Order: sequence, then structure tokens, then C-alpha cells
Amino acid sequence: MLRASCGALRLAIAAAVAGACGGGGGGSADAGAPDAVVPPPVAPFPAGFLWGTAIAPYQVEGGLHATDWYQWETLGLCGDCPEGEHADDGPDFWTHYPDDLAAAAALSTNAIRLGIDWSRVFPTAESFPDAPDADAVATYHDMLATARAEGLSVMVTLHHFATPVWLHDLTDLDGRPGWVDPATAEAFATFAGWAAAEFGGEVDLWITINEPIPYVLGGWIAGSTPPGKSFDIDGAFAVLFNLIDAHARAYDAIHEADAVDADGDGIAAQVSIAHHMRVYLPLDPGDPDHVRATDMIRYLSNDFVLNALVRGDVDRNFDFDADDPEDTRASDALRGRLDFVGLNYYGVSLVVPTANDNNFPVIGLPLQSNLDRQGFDAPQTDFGWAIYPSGLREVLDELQAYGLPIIVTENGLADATDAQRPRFLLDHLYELARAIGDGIDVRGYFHWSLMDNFEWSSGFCPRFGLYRVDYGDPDRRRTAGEGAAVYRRIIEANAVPVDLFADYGYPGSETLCPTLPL
Ligand code: IFM
Repeated sequence: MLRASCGALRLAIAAAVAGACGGGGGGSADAGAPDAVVPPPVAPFPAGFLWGTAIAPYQVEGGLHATDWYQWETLGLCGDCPEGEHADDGPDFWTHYPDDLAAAAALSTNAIRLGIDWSRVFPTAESFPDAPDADAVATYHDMLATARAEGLSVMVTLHHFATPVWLHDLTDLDGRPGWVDPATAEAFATFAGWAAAEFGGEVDLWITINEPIPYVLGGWIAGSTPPGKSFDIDGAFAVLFNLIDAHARAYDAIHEADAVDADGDGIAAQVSIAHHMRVYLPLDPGDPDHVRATDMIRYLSNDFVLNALVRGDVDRNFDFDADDPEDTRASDALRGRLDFVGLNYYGVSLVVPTANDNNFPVIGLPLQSNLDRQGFDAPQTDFGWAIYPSGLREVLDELQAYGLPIIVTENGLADATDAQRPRFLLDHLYELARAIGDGIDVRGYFHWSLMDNFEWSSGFCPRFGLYRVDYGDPDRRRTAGEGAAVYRRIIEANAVPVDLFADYGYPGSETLCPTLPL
């Protein structure tokens, strides 16, 4: 069993946060200059490639008061949240969705990833599962119909961080403990089956759970998201195993309930998770402890959930295999439960090792912020994240071990001025096109995000949108940035026009948003 010190881990997280709050954006000295030399042309994207944007209910809809996240924000439970910034004051997609979906289509996209919020359709325990809120259901139907009328195939997410308060009540965690309770996994499968039966005629692409690993790390290790537990190791692994189980059950429920081929491609439903993967690099590659810590984090973060849902392997003693008596090997209840891999890719983390004196299997921690202070030379976003396009290819290569098609379900950056987004898009989509040219089966790309939105415990400072939202305007006016124009040019060419590289570089970020660990 590998061991780590909670004290040391806390210190490392504190260091990451302190680093994040102290420095400016920017990057290497010449990072703002466009390349003098344009890269060689790269093969076009395949016909039928899905070009999309992504959003999530709690971050854009407003009014989701029957969630743990609403409690987190409004009951003063989030110590680090920016004062006075609430999801309710966000872009109000719930009202503006007809215009927003038209704006998505105006980018020439042919797909959108959005969510159907569990608490919106089932606001109370009593309503679940037989008495959904009729108005909410009708609005979601209209949203889907509007998207399709705009020429957008819809990918629906069923759990994107927010959980109904009747399952996860931050004021009564003993009574309603949420995802630490296997009953929540069962309830989620019921919800997924209900959603597939209700909306399957309009939807073929389903994401059950968004980013299981960041969800666990934020809520039960870093304490930066509900329920705000710090280094609750037992809780973290209980939640992780329940999320894996929940996906597998939901996968079966969706396939059973959704028999309608909405887009006419012969397949009624394709189901996955949105899996966050990063590149992890040792802070000191010459130190075996750093390398070992990095391998463990990469394994837990990138591989663990996929091993379970593709192969049925759960390595319960964290020794890099599923061969031991306590492990689960080739479980029929888990394996084969991904039709594709939904990949959320945002970049790179350096890893520092920590002492091993408790039962936490991670022997190091990723330091995401201000990587330049650790000798890492890359431009940074407003959120302090290093821009690392080649890492997209690295994680795509890692995914080849699973033999599944891939859809990039999220990729993007916080960039309030839209100065970096054009080049970010060019660089990441160039990597993607090259990967496809080299034979990697990538079927689509969804940019995070369609419009600026509520970035969880970091509030509104990080602006991820292709459309800028004016939060000072009662109508939340949207304005397309330069990134939107470049994204549209790429989509319309169905290729990366390499001449654009000469026009865009990475100017230093002018806005610095406070970041959270992980
Ligand atoms: O905004 C989030 C999203 O909810 C999940 N993936 C990462 C995004 C940017 O942090």
C-alpha cells in the first residue's frame, strides 16, 4: 500500500494556491508574437465531423435552487467564493436559449453539448421519478427542438457537478449524503433511464457524468466544491466507486430506453462520460520520487475510471494492476460501458511528491498554477493555466490503449479579452487534425464554452466563452469575440487554415483570476 502525508499534501495544495494568487499571466518573453513560419498544411477533418460548443446547466441556466451547489453558494459554505457572485446572475440561458442556439449555429457548428438538470425536472424527493416538473420538461423539449431546428445535433449531459439537494443536502449530510451513498448511483440510473425515454427521440449522444475525477478531488480532497471535505480519503473513494457504478447502470438504462435514432445515422444512442485528462510531468524528472508520484497521479486521474468502464478492472489497492484478491477484474457489471471516450482536455500539471505516511494512495500532488515559476515556459491563460496544445496529442495517444472512438467534449481557456483564444484554437485543432491524419479516431470537438458562464467557486472572472457576456446589462448582451470568428473559419474550411498562424500569437493575459487547486 502506498502512503502519503495529509499534512504534506495540505502544504502542497497551499503552495499551489499561493502560487496561483501571486503572479501575473503572460508566459515566455516572445509568446505574444505570431509564428514567423506557418506550419505545413494538415489534412482536413473527416466528413461528418462534429463541430460543437459546450455548456452546463448550473453554469448558464440560473434558477437551479434545488441543488447542493445553490446551498454551497448561498449558505456561506464556500469560503473562497468571490463575494456577491452567484450563478443566478449568470447568462440566463434558460431564458435566452433560442438566441444562444442561433448564435451557436452562426458559428457554423453542427452540434451542441448541453445538460438536462436532474433537480430542474425532479425538484423534490417526492417528485422522483413519477412526477417530473411539467414546465421544465416542456422547456427542455423546446430547447432540444430549437437546437435541432438550428441544425445542431445535441449531446446531453445528465450530471455536471450539481446534485439535487434532496439527495445531497449540505445541511444534513447524514440524512442525505449524496454520492457517498450507493443509493445515489441507483437513483441516477433511474433518472438516466427516464431522460432517455423522455428525450431519446431528440438525442443520440449522452454523457452521463461530467469529470468524475475532478468532481471527487474538488469535493472530498481539496474542499473547493460541495461538500467541501478536505482529505476525506474514504469519502473520496466511496464517491469514485459509486460514480463508476452509476455510469455503468445509467449506460444500461439509457440503451434500454432510447431506441430512437434521432439523427438517422443508424445508431439510437451512444453513451460515455466526459473524462478529464491532463498531461502530468514530474517537477524534477531526474528524481525517482517525482517520477513515481507523477505516474501515480496520471494513473489515478487518466486511467482508473477508463480501466473500470472499458475493461471492468478496478484496482482497489492502487498497485497499477487489477490482479489482487481485493481488486475487481473484468467485471461484467462494469466493462464495455463506454461507446466512445468523451475527452475534456485543458492542459498540463507538474507534480511534486509528498511523504507517504497515511493510506492515501497518491504520493504526489499536481501543481497546476503558475507553472512558469517552476521553470515551465508556456503562455498562461487568465486562470493561470499553461497553454499546452501538444498535450492534446499526448492524451489522445494514451487513449489508444482503449480502442474506442473519441469525441473532445471540452477544450478551452479563460481569456477575457479573446486575445489568446484564436491561437489556442488553431494550435489545438492543428494537433487534432494531425492526430486524425495519423489514424486516431476522433469524431468531434466541442469548445468550452459557447458563452461566458459561472466558473464554479471561481465565479465570473474566468471567461471561457466564444461569446462574451455583459453581466452589467440586464439582458446579458452577448458579443462574439475574435475566437468565434477563427473557430467559424476553421469549421467552414473543415480544416485548419494554416495561413492564420501568421496572424495570431499569445499576448500575455491582462486579467488574473484567482484559481483553485487541481
Ligand atoms: O467550467 C468547467 C466545466 O464545468 C468542467 N470542465 C472544466 C471547465 C473549465 O474549468
